[in-house]
Amino acid sequence: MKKTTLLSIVTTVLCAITYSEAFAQPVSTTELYKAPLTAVAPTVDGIDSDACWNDAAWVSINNLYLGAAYTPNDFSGRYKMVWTASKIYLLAEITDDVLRDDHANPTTNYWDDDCVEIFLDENKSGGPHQTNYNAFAYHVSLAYEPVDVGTDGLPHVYTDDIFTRKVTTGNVTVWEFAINIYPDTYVYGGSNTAVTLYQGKQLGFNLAYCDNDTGVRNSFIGSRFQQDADKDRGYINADVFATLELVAGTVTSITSEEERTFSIYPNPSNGVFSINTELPIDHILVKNSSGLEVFHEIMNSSGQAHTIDLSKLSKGTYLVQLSSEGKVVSKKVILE
Ligand SMILES: [Ca+2]
Ligand SMILES: [Ca+2]
Ligand SMILES: [Ca+2]
Ligand SMILES: [Ca+2]
Repeated sequence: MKKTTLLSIVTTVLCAITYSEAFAQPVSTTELYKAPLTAVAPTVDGIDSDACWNDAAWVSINNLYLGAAYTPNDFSGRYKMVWTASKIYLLAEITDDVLRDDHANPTTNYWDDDCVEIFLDENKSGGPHQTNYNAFAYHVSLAYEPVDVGTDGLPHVYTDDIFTRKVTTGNVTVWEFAINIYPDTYVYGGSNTAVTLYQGKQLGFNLAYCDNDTGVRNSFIGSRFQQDADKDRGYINADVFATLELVAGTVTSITSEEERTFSIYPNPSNGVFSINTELPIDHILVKNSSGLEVFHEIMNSSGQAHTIDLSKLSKGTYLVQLSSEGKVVSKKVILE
């Protein structure tokens, strides 16, 4: 048997193992995200070292809703969630090359400042929510102000609903959020009681990022794929939210369909590893833990294994990003 044939068989078997393992896990997709229960809530400080985060799966934020196409360095993001009886906790890792909060007043053109937009529908009813509390579209600014339109048609700050902290290293910002979940009967400024969460509960959910690099919202990117021509309906209608389900145990599965078709072997490695994917790849980009680009290759291929040699780089954790047809999928690799 020729050496190349043996290698090809080994690669095929390894791919098969990766696939079967991915599918054997409880599936957590962009359409249906399964958030695990945690006994110990994370400390909301923008540092993702809390043990509970190891139990949840990442979801990419990679669907362009509005504005200009983006590069991985301009924007890339992903998130994961866990829950307790009283709150949902969200971890978001956002790469953004320019952070701007141009409007000091949190209710002025809040969508034009860099913000994480958290869409929530407590009872997954769907339906219009622009001037009621059937659902929320919290625009959380860099200054930690969650803003949404109230029953009076005016924007308000919902400080009591969401507590958040973030840490920016290079161009990567790690956000942690503690979110109270309120029912449709919410009264702005009233004494509202957050619902008690339980295993099996389903909510409407989506996450997006408004990316301001030049003084306006240049791009608006979200986690759920939007089928309609108008991809910017989430702030007025909860029908376009995905489903968040609260589950027990660990959800370690690879998340979206694109991410299932993207595997890295071996990982950890000495710096030489293969990327196996069925995606048409435009770019392969690698960043270090400070968010700095350390490798970039422009590709025009699909359905192949790509070998990357980073053995000259120092040991540590790196982020590999594949750019494919305007979407970005990423995975961490460890060099040791
Ligand atoms: Ca933390
Ligand atoms: Ca940007
Ligand atoms: Ca609702
Ligand atoms: Ca920005």
